Amino acid sequence: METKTLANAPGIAERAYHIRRNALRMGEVQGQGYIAQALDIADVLAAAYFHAMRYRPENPAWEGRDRFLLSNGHYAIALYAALIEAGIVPEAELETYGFDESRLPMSGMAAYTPGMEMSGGSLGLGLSIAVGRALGLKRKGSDARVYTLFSDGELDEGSVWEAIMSASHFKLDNLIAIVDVNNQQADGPSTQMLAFEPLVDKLKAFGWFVQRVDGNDLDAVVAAFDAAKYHAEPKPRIIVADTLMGKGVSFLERREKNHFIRVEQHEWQLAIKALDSGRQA
Ligand SMILES: Cc1ncc(C[n+]2csc(CCOP(=O)(O)OP(=O)(O)O)c2C)c(N)n1
Ligand SMILES: [Mg+2]
Repeated sequence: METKTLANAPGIAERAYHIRRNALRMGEVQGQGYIAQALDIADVLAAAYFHAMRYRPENPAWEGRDRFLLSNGHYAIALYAALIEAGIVPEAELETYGFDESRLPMSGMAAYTPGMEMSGGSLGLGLSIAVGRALGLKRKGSDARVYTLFSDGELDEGSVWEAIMSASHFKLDNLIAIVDVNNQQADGPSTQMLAFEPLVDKLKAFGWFVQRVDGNDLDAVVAAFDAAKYHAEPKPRIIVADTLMGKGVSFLERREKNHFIRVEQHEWQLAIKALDSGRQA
């Protein structure tokens, strides 16, 4: 039984808007953070949580749930924004973001937050954990899927390529990875740090079912999740999502060095206004 699959539900764009808005509100609590990433990945998270995935908001540990593993722990602000929108984390907790004792620490921690499946912070590990979880679920006879998000900077890590190899060795057709290609990492544009193109060809050569989409085109992302779920070959699946940092807030889209941004106090309301002005009906 598909418990929370809102296939073809109207309003996924509205969900993405709320995810961006929640992230901006959390950003305002700290005055800074990984805001541009939260804005770039909101469409992917909306499609994952409000179209593709199966889960029970009132019971985040339900055994039959699809798992979402956030490898890039610094994107926690984005995932919290989605978990709040999904009703897994109460909206009021948004005000506690990043404070001591909060269930919403700056980097994702499995023991702290309902719906957070792994702890992050050290990059390059999520895909390996996802491979283990997907293999374990298969061996238990579960039909649950494992989704995992990682970032283009993580492609620099050797462990990611080991996991890419193991996933196809074990024919993990219950694994759906998403890589956020925002062409940015801490030290500059990702492609200038360590060249990873042609990424699609490489992933195909490693035995994956690969799709590359505009990660801010919601229809394309939804279609890619469907194709990934229902693809017939016994291969792991990956969506290469090209995204725009700061998406939806024009003055943040134009900001350079946007890996960790400071937004001045008066700019938060401007950011929400900018988001509202581009809101899709
Ligand atoms: C193993 C490891 N190395 C380095 C870091 C420090 N670090 C934190 S975020 C980051 C950038 C990673 O690239 P990406 O996630 O693509 O950056 P973004 O798109 O968020 O700008 C780095 C190097 C880390 N957290 N873990
Ligand atoms: Mg990046």
